[in-house]
Amino acid sequence: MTQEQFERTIDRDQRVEPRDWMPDAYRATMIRQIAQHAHSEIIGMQPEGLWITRAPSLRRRAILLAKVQDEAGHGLYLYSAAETLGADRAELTEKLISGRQKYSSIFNYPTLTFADVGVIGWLVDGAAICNQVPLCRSSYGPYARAMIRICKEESFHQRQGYELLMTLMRGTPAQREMVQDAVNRWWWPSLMMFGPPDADSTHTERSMAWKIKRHTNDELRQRFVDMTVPQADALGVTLPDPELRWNAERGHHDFGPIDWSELKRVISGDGPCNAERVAVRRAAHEDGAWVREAAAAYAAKQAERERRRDGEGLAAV
Ligand code: BYC
Repeated sequence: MTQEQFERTIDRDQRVEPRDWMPDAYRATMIRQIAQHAHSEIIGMQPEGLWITRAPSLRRRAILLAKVQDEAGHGLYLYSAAETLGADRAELTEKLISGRQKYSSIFNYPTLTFADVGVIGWLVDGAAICNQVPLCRSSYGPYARAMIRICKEESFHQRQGYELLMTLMRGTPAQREMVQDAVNRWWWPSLMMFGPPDADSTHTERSMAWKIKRHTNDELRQRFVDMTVPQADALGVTLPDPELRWNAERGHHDFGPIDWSELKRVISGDGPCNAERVAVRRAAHEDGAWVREAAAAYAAKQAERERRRDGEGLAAV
């Protein structure tokens, strides 16, 4: 495949596959986005994972356990997709735990009560769905295909969060307050998940031209707000934005200004839980060294056995 064929593939809305020729910058952009996405799924296990042992019932614990395991699975598909581009998985992990590669800002906030588990499902997974459904049509084949399964699972995650919140809202005044408090803390960080405003987004223009991204950060953020407002009404919670209102002329909800300095701070490593999240991931990686060594020793032994078997086979011919 040549540059011309690559461009034709993009123009015709076909998929670029691992063995196809692609511009170096396309490959680098894909590795960057997929690796950040994979890291987000893996780091994203922590805020909710902390509640597995403290879930209020066996049913809630089983659901949460399954959800957190799904996130691990998403991370694995995504690391595999990055490997199809020539990235080395061990190197990506090294970059994450040394702070050289990013993961989503949203996972640097603490989960203070069990209502946070519901709100993460509703808002964070809701935002993830808004962002990721269009990525099912992303131009890089392995990424687009991984995203189809991920979105199906995210959709279950979002519903379990909403169902948890509906249950709490039917409970005591203290439970309703707990939900409102969690919504107050997660609303603005959820809007920041979509990335900087279009005017400050370094990669959007090129990623749109290559059909990696199908919508800009601001378009998806608006779509999320429009989708979430009626859900908040149905739930009976107030979104913490006095400027949030329907604008009939635009056919969208207007919303108040986002504190972009907070996003910058969190992305640059200075959010409430950045240090803790990376330290936990680094410790898990170090604790798992013996598993990797054992797996490598086993693979070497198998390869040696096969080599010998092939040698014996050749000798018999
Ligand atoms: N947090 O030019 P821009 C999940 C960075 S997993 C941190 O707009 P782009 C879930 C950006 O990387 C959720 N960094 O970038 C898991 C860039 O920096 P670099 C993760 C951010 O790539 C478990 C710079 O800011 N989802 O849902 O065109 C449990 C300029 O930005 C953020 C994905 O990863 C941020 N929020 O657009 C529950 C989806 N925003 O790389 C749920 C795939 C921006 O130049 N990714 N940055 O150093 C994407 O769709 C895009 O990468 C983004 C950013 C929309 C996030």
